[in-house]
Amino acid sequence: MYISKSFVPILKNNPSEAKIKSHQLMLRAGMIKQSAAGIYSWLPLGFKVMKKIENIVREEQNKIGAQEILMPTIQSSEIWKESGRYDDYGEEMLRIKDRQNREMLYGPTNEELITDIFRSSIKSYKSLPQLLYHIQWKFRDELRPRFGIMRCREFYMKDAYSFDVNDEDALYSYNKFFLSYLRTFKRLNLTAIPMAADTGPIGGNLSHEFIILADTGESKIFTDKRIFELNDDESTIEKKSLEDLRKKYEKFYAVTDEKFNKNDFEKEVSEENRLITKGIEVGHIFYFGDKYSKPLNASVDLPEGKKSFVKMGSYGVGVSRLVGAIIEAKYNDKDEIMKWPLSVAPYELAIIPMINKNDTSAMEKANNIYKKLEEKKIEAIIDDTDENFSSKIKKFNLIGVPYRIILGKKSEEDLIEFQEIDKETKNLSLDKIIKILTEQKEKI
Ligand code: 5CA
Repeated sequence: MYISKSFVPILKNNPSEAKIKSHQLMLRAGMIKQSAAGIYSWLPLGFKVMKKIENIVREEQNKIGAQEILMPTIQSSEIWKESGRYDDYGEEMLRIKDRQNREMLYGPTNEELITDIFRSSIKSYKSLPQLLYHIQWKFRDELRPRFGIMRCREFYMKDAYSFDVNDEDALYSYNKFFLSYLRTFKRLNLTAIPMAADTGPIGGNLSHEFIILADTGESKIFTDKRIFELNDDESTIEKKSLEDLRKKYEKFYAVTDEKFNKNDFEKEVSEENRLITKGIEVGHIFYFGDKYSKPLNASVDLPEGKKSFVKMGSYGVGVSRLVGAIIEAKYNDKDEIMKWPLSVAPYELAIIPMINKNDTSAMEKANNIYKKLEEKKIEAIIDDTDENFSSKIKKFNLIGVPYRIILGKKSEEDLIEFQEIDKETKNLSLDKIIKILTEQKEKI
């Protein structure tokens, strides 16, 4: 891909409406364009990043045995009336009437719809557990949409739902998602900490928000610092291993402000380990038993012939919010450099030839390198514009392509100037560059 042919409408200045880094950068780098308050179009760069995030989320859902489906964005009000949430959800729900004057709505979440799908075909405990998920647009008529795609009205979410025969099995399902989330965020190069949280309009009495630290985050958190040293490296999807993983995390105090209790915090966390800070909620998991299955009458036959309402949980990841969250976490303010994790970078490498009208050799070299990288499945973009060198570098610092090759006079025959965006340049052979990138990609 040549940058001159790509649709990347870069802005010179920070738009005044953008108050936080991710919003500024996404507008400036031409990743999104606002179409109405809290509603955005995704342009090629932003869309590429979001799709890569979506794929990682999908792979990690599949690994725990969740099955992908796709439910519509528009739902009928009937099922929401059955659950009792049609009135409870309030003004955040966008209500629509069709030409027959039927009450419809744009889904803010899918507990009712998935329960309706489940009850229409699953009748026996033998078919459980069922873990189903979809990745779909949601609409919530937020009172104050802000910070670009971080708190917007139309957003892209992965939402999963689990169905089990009893509490014990349901908690096993819950723990599978707990592990899956730790793995997902790690692949996005983020440290997301599970924190005990309120359940809000989804309901239930067990819930964790997955939060990454950021000064611009909207969640206030209170935690024991040592929780950041934990990981899931030793964990497997076996029941006992997952229980141990939950216990390991829950040993440390980590809550959002709705769950905060000053006495407990001070009793459980020694002064030097206390951390009170802000973060971004990138995922949220809930266990709510039969809150929906009971009113919607979703039950299964048990071995002894009785019926039982299924026990459910739901599990959300803010796929579009993650694009902004990664920027908040990775942007280097001091050097004004954005560096996308390789796993989600819009392009993996930029080829920057120093264009000279009388000498097209750098451009030819760029094309050859591009072809070789393409063969090795490395996604590159060539800057074929006639901008000066420092503008080109500034542009890529903004776009955040993590690696670059600079083809100038200095390039010797076989050695190429190669740079990881925030490190020193090195002269390396193309084979060596390919090796470095391929090895990095294998780790994702
Ligand atoms: N049904 C449950 C779980 S599937 C649910 O809807 N959970 S939620 O309300 O917590 O949303 C899941 C995730 O979506 C959140 O963790 C957050 O990352 C993202 N999200 C929620 N509201 C917004 C919003 N207004 N803008 C962008 N992302 C949002």
